[in-house]
Amino acid sequence: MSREPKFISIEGGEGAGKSTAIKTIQSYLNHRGIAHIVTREPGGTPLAEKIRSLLLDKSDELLLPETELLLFFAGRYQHIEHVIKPSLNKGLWVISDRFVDASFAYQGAGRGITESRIAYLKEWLIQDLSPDHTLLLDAPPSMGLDRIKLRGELDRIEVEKIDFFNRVRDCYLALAAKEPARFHIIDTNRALADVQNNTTSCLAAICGA
Ligand code: Z5A
Repeated sequence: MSREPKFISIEGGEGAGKSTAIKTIQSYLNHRGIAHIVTREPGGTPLAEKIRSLLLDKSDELLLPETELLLFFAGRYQHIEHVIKPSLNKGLWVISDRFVDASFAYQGAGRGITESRIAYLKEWLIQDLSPDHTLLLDAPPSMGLDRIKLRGELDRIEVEKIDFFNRVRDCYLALAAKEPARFHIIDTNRALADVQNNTTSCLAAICGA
């Protein structure tokens, strides 16, 4: 089994099942005795969690797409330097609920900011740090939104229209097609037990077990 610390990001649309998959991943890694941390974006450090609130809480002042993008990257830089890199350097696997692909999907395809502007920030702030693997939890946006509506009030981004989430999904699938070795698509429009089995098989392949 490979024990090189790995950086794994979990991506997907609203209610696609990221939190659910992360529980399965944690239980698999614990079972294998693989030391790891679970973290998230936006968030992951105390300051980045404050930025998360700015991003997700509804406010009377319109948050402009450019401001939104810069806030995501501001939190991400804190997260990378204070959590992701130090953890990998200590030999811990890092499981992150979202990373930079989300900026291309949401602020790029969703909000319409050009790919080159996001790529510029990526090049400046992230350089060659890339997830070794990305699990893309994929489901039709209408289904994910129905699932999260059962949970309660929607946040500032969740209230977007369905077209927005369709563009986000298409972008994720396009990113996955460009980097098939990094992306592992998990269809979450299935019974929970099937999704859990597929997630575990994917992890087993990543671990080389
Ligand atoms: N965002 C961005 O715009 N740009 C960026 O760069 C980054 C993020 C990093 C916060 O993300 C927001 O930030 C997000 C993208 C944006 N937009 N919004 N809105 P987040 O990750 O914190 O929140 P989220 O995307 O909205 O995730 P979520 O709502 O927590 O959903 P989830 O984790 O993918 O799903 P879940 O909690 O695992 O499952 C949802 C429900 O469905 C739950 O009740 C489960 O029990 C149920 N479920 C899950 N799987 C199944 C199956 N297979 N069958 C039946 N029911 C299921």
